[in-house]
Amino acid sequence: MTIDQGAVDRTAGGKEGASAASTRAEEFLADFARLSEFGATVNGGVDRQAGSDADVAQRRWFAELLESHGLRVEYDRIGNQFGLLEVVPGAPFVVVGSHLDSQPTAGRYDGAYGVLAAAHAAFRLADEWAADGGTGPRYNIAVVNWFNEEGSRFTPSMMGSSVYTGVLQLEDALGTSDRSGTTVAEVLAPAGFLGAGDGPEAVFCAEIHIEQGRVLENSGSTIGLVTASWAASKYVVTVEGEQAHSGATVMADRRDALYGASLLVVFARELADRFPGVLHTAVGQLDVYPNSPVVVASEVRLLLDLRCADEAVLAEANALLQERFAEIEEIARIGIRRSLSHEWGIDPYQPEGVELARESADRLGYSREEILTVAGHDSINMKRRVPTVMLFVPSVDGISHNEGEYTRDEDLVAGLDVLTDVVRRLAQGELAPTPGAVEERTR
Ligand code: HGY
Ligand code: MN
Ligand code: MN
Repeated sequence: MTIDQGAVDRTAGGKEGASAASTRAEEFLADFARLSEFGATVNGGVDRQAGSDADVAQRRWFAELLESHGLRVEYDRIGNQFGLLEVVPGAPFVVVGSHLDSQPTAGRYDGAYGVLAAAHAAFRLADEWAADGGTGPRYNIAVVNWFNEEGSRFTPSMMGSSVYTGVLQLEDALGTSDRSGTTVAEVLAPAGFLGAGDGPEAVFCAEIHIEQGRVLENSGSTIGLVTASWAASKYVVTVEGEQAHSGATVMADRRDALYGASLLVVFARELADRFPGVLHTAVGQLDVYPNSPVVVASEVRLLLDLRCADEAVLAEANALLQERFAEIEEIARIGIRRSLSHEWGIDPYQPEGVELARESADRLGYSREEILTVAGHDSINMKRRVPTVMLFVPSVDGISHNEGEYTRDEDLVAGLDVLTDVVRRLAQGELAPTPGAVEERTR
């Protein structure tokens, strides 16, 4: 591609010219194409769930890439992968990145874009500061690939950043099993991804991600300045019935777990329809036992998610759901066990970080607007600990968790430019750190 530098200095605080910037953009896109080969699917997507062979292979490749640019690679005790650019010995780190793991048959961009953009931002700044001869930053940079953001193989999602920020206990995370009984520890240890420490000490955080919606595309903006997240309640539900012959058993005698689960799936949709545009719901996974012909199911385990733009509506929806659980138990003659595996509220991102990102987009000449994130991100955990900047780039047609996920090259490069400037400014100390934030971290 050709990068149009136009009349605007896209290198902002950097000193390189248009042709060097274009070369760097080409290098980024070439690395992104290489990264997209890991777990590549025939339809142009990727399949690299946490701890899978493809995930292990891409992590090894990513470690080599980081090291080839002089970063030191480390893993913490939950397998978060860090590339440390330590230019101020002993100073804390601007932690910047996202996740390389994916959903099954997913898109190439979700998470992976943010990790690679973070790495290239660090490479640019490393070169810039090396050439600078003295006016370096106040803080170091830690590029991060958070372990198991998707939660598709190991529940809950955002696992690595949840342990890093103390939201989830390390032992609980390491002992989590996938559906075949393999634990997180059992995939991380043999691959060499289980470190001994807690990872680098964060002072700020930044993440860039594809929007996974249509807001930026509809308005024509290049950069999303994320101000807050939708809230979420994620349930693990077990519907308990009784195994029976699906032909011979009279209907009145049945305690059909799959019937109960189905009523729940339908109710989740009806619940969202009561709060149009404000509440999103879905059952994303069903495990039916024994899942056999001519057998009434004795047990169904399912994962039910509620996402909401309004915490009061979410509370009402959760109350309605509890009522419906009881009704379904009566109707289907089954029992329902449920627990919240993960939840978060509508905490805002720090406004001063949004402002800093707005200035970066403006001085680089990219159109931008404020936006909410409906999807979960590791930065949702991080913003509770340290000032955190979250950026979006447009998703074509809003398609995500789908092999057809697509973001245009020029938007990827624009996002990288803005992220680089944001990280440069965070590392230079343009935002005030939260007093005591680093010490609060659970160890
Ligand atoms: O939105 C989610 O829950 C996922 O972890 N990204
Ligand atoms: Mn993601
Ligand atoms: Mn995702």
